Order: sequence, then C-alpha cells, then structure tokens
Amino acid sequence: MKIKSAKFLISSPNLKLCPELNLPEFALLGRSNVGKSTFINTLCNQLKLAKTSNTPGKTRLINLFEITTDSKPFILADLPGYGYAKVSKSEQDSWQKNLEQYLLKRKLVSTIQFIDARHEIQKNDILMQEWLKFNNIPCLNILTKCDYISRNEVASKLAKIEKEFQNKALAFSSKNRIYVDGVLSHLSSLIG
Ligand SMILES: Nc1nc2c(ncn2[C@@H]2O[C@H](COP(=O)(O)OP(=O)(O)O)[C@@H](O)[C@H]2O)c(=O)[nH]1
Ligand SMILES: [Mg+2]
Repeated sequence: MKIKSAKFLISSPNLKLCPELNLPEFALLGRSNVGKSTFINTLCNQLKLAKTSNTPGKTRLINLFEITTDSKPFILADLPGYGYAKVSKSEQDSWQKNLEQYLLKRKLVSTIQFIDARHEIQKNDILMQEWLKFNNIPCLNILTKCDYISRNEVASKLAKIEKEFQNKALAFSSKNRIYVDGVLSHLSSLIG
C-alpha cells in the first residue's frame, strides 16, 4: 500500500462531536511525547500535517486525518496522550473517560499503542494494555524513536513487547523511512 495524500479532517473534544466517516479507522494511543503526531507526519511524508510538540500534554483533542492510498482509504485518529502529570486529577479523569468512550464506542479496525524505544514499558502503558484486553479491543504496538537504539536492541524490545502484550509489534523512526513500508503493509493487511 502506498499513501497518495493525507488531510486533516477535524478536531473534536469527544466522541459525540466526531463525524461518522464509515472508513476503516485506527486510534493512536500512547504517553504524551511518545511520537504519535510525528508518526502521522512521517508516514504521510507531510511534515506539518499533525502538530508536534516538545511540551507534552498540550493536545486534549481527538484529531482525525483521512489518508488516501493506492488501495483503500483509512482514518488515523490522533488521541491525546495519557499519563501527563501536569494537569489536575479531575482533568485527567475527565479525559480518561472521553478516551475510554471513544475506544469502546467508535468502530475501529485496531488501536495502535506507541512505546518509546528509549524507555522501559511504563506502568500506564501496561494499564492501558490490560484495559484494552479486558474490553477485547485489538491493538498493534509501535516502538517509536528506534533511531536512538541499535538494531539488536530494536529486535529484542519488539520481541519483549510481543511476548508481554501478545500483540504484533513494529519498529518506527521519524529519522529513517525504512520502517514506513513495514507499517503500511501491516495496516493494509488489517484493513483487508
Ligand atoms: N529522534 C526522534 N525523535 C522523535 C521521533 N518521533 C518523535 N520524536 C520527537 O519527540 C517529540 C514528541 O513528538 P510528538 O509527535 O509531538 O509526540 P506526541 O505527543 O505523541 O504526539 C518531538 O520533539 C519529536 O520531534 C523519532 O522517531 N525519532
Ligand atoms: Mg501529538
């Protein structure tokens, strides 16, 4: 599968205000700053499509992107990162509810949970994974920022994620387009 074009559709604070699109959709999950927006930009080869930031936790909106390919089109939903400590507990709880509503009620092909290659799997990644499993929501894991670690480390981290989470895990880096094809062909196989 090759991407032909990509465009930003809408930002929405919650599920209710998201339009029904009737296209295969993937929801991007992960801690703030893990590289979700950068992933969208790299995949689509459009550096300013999704806003990236050095200050984590800024986006509290669901951002929908429509991706046109040489086969089926699909949607990427960039969700606010979880585990951002610098907002109040009540704000965190309210966002957590919004996120859960989205994941439970939106028709998704799969979620994509991002893990930072530089760090060990974090507690909130595990909690999210347990919640997904409990609710039978499929998940693909993407190991981001693989440019920071060696090829051997990439392989062992992927194996560890696959073993612990029982999901497919793929490598990614914004600095190296070699990973793009692997991700696209896997997404394509999930869309069917
Ligand atoms: N070296 C490197 N930096 C990355 C990569 N992906 C994201 N970043 C950086 O990590 C920071 C957070 O990325 P962003 O996409 O905004 O994360 P988000 O909060 O998950 O959307 C930015 O400064 C990015 O430039 C990557 O694959 N390699
Ligand atoms: Mg982002």
